[in-house]
Amino acid sequence: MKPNVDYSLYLVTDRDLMSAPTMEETVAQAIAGGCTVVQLREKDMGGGAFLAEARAVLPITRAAGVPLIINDRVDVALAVGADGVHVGQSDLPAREVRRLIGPDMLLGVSCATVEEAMAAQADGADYLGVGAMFATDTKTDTRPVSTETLCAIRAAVDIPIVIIGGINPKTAPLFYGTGISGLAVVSAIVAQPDIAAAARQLKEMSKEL
Ligand code: TZP
Ligand code: MG
Repeated sequence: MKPNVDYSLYLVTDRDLMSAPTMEETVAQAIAGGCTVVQLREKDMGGGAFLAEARAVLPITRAAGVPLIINDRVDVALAVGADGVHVGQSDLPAREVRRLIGPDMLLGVSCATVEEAMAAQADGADYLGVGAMFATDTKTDTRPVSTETLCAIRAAVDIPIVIIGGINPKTAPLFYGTGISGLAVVSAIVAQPDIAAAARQLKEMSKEL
C-alpha cells in the first residue's frame, strides 16, 4: 500500500556539493534535522554504483520511516526496493514509469507548466516537483517558473507539490500560503557545514507553508 507521505522537507542529494564525507552521513544528518523525503540523485554514476549507494542509504531512510526516492533510474529503484522514482520531462514518460513500478510505489514528476502538471497527474504522478523557482548553480539547464505559474499549477492539480530551485531560508517565506506541500532542497542543506542544523531551520519554516 502507498504510504501517506509528509513532503514538507524534501532532500535532493548531490555528492559534488555535500559537506559530509559520505552519502550515508549526509542522508543521516539531513534526516536527523527533519528531512521527510530523500531523493537520491546521481547524474554521473553507472547503474551498479548507483544501486550500491541506494542499498547503503536505504536502511537509514527505512529506520527513520522516510521514503527513499530514486532520481531517473526506474531499474535502480526496482532493484533496491526503493519507495519511489522521480522523473523529469526528458526521462521515461510518467505513464510508462507508472506501468513499470506498479500502483504502490511513489512517482514524482518535474514540471514547469500547467500543461505538464496536468499531464503528470493524469499519467499517475503522486506528487509534482515544480521549478526552478530561482536560477541555481546546482542545475543550470532549468526552466524558470514564476510564482504565478506555481499558483496556476496548484489550482489545476490535486496532488502534492514541492518546489525546487534556489530554495533556502531566505526564499522559502515567499511561498508561505501558496498551498504547496513542501520545500525540495539541495545546496541549502547538503552543502552547509552543519547539515542537520540547516535541515532543522528549513523544517521549522516548512511548518508555515
Ligand atoms: N531541479 C530543478 S532545480 C534543481 C533540480 C534538481 C536543483 C536545485 O538545487 P538547489 O541547490 O536547491 O538550488
Ligand atoms: Mg531526470
